[in-house]
Parts: sequence; C-alpha cells; structure tokens
Amino acid sequence: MEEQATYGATEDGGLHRLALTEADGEIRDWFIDQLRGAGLSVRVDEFGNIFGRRKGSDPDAPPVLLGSHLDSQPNGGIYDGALGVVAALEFVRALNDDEIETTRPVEVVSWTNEEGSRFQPAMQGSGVWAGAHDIDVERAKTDDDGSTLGEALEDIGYRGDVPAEPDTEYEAYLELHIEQGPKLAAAGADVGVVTGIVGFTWGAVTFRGEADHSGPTPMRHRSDALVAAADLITAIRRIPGTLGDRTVGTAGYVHAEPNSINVIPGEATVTWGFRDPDDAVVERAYQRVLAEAEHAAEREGVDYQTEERMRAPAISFPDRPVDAVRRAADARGSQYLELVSGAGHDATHLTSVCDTGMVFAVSEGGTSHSPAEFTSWDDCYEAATVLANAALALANNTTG
Ligand code: HGY
Ligand code: MN
Ligand code: MN
Repeated sequence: MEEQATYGATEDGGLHRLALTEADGEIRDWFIDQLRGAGLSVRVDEFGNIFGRRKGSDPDAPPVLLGSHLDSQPNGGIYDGALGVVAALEFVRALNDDEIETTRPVEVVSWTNEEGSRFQPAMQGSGVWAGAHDIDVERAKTDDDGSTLGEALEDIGYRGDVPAEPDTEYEAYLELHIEQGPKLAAAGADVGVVTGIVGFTWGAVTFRGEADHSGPTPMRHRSDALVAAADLITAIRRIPGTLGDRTVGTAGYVHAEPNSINVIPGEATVTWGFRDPDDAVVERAYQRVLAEAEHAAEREGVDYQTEERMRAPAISFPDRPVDAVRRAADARGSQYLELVSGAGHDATHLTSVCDTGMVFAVSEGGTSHSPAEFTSWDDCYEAATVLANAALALANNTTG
C-alpha cells in the first residue's frame, strides 16, 4: 500500500493519479510487475482493464474474480480503489505462501477509470467489459483538454490486445473497498458487509449568454451565464431535501468562459450528481434538475443545453456472495455492519456478469476523495482477511 501510494503522490499525503495519465501508466506497470511476481499470467484488454490469473486444480471451473481500481480522484486519498487491488493481490500471495491450490482459478483485476473524474462515466472500464457501454463510444469520450480516452489509453501503452469482455463464465466477483462514509466507524464495526449500491444520475448543463465588458454594460443588458449556473447550483443543493432522506445531490464541477475578472461570463457549465437507493427517486431528481435548469436559463435570459453523462441502476447483491462475506467475518469474530454503499463501485457492473459481493474497510472520520482519507493498517488487514476467506470459500466451492 505504501509503495503504490508513491505513484502520483501529492505533497499532502494524497494521490493525484487520474485515469490514463502518466501516473496511471506507472502504477499499471507496477501492478503488472506485482502480478507476474506472484506467478500470475497477465492480460490487458482493449479498454486497459488488467487481469492476472492463478491456476486452479480444475482449469475449466469458472474463476473467482477479485479486484477494484488504481485510478484516483484529483488530489484524492491513497486507499480508494487501491486497497481493493492490493488486498486481492495479497490474497493470491497468501495462497502461494501457504501453497494452497484452489479448485477454481482465481483472477485479480484492476479496472480502467472507475472514478469517472477525467472522463465520464464512472466505473467505465468495468461497464465496457460487462457490456453496459459500447467501447467505441467510450473511447471517443474527451476530457477538459479535448483529449480522447482512446488517445490517452494509447499514450500510456495500455490499449491491450484481448477483447474487453468476459472470455469465460465467472463464479463470483468480490471487491474490497473503503466505506468512504462514517457508518462503520460510528457503529464501532470492524468491517462492512455490503448488500447493495445506490443508483446514480450524473450530467452537465451548459448555459450560453453574452460575453461582454463588465464595466460599461448596463445591468439590464446582461445575459450572464454564470449567474444562471449559480442559480442551478443552489437548486441542486435543495432538490434532495424535497425527494427523500437518502437522496444526495452535488454540483461538483463548474467552468466559466472566459473566466476573466472583467468579462461577463458568456458560457458556464455545471455538473449534477444525484444518488439514491431507489431508481424512481433518481429519475425524479433527474426530471427536477432539468426543470431547474430551464427556470435558471429563463430568469437570466440565456440559452442552455443539458447532457446526462451517466445513469447507473441501484443494485442489490445476491445472497450467496453476501453470505460468503458474512461467514468469513463471523469466522474471524469480526463485528460487521450490513449496509448499502453510497459510493459507486465497479461491482455495480459485475452484478450483471456473476454473483457479486463487497467487503468494506472502516474509513476513519468517514472522509474520502481527499488526502484526509484514512484507514488504519489494522482495519485494512481485517477487511483483507475477510475478503481472502470469503474468496477462498467461493474458490473451493465450500460455501454450501
Ligand atoms: O463517485 C463515486 O462514487 C466513485 O468514487 N466513482
Ligand atoms: Mn473507488
Ligand atoms: Mn472514488
């Protein structure tokens, strides 16, 4: 964990390792070295998802897949995603150390662009692999500088040569992730047994007014795109309170053009992100933000356009993988809390491919997507051990 945290390390102890940047390329090289060092056969698919495979005594048995992601938020924390990848790697190393041969093959994966910060949507690599997105549409997505995802993938040398799709059936997928919220710590739990993940809508509204001189232009002659965006930001903050106590809404990104102190902003883009465990509430939030965008544009007399960039369904994990995690926690006497994840994970897409479950590690203080993100090594170890034992049970068909 300390080694991986050096790739894209920031001064304040965080990570700046955006998907498909140089730092992401370096951590991918590091990861492949670790996979090879653990004796795994490595493959990289056309979307840059990286897999390591460990043989099982029954080579034809559907494998158990474990993993998460190595890309980070801008100035994010060192545990988000990375802990899940390192814990999966550690499971394989422990099998090697104890010379345990599992019945099923075991695969370790690191998914491309889980965060969805530089390129949307989030969980993009697992989404392509699971068939939720078309690979050519996703390769054409652009970042703020206009680089396409396809170019960025080639630039770091990770456009692999195997199709980005399952080449076999899978027995199960397990993902260890930090909770990124306060519930486990508040409950004094050792680990989280995750029963599902909330649904999402993400999108952007671009307002277009009239760029003009901020001095001589009378107030009644202005069409200020940033004022309309500001209107919408406060609406995004208010909408969740009108929908339900589990709904969250965020305007995380704002960009104004030309962004000069003495020019009336001619153009302004603001993003929305709403989440709720109930897809019908997510849809209501989506309808509301469209209506608020129209009102904001009308009030300021500007044009606008909207673009939904991600819609992910709320999901519940099946009993079998959740049971495997529960039993592994019980076997260790780990105090666990069952909860739905408020953060998105690649597991969302894996549920359409095979039985999927997650283990949460405690996030101290509940902070994440920030250098202040913290999980003690003891808590990392606790969750990694529950993951390992749940995976071992699934890989040896001993889950009953
Ligand atoms: O947004 C999320 O929940 C995840 O970090 N991509
Ligand atoms: Mn994550
Ligand atoms: Mn994240």
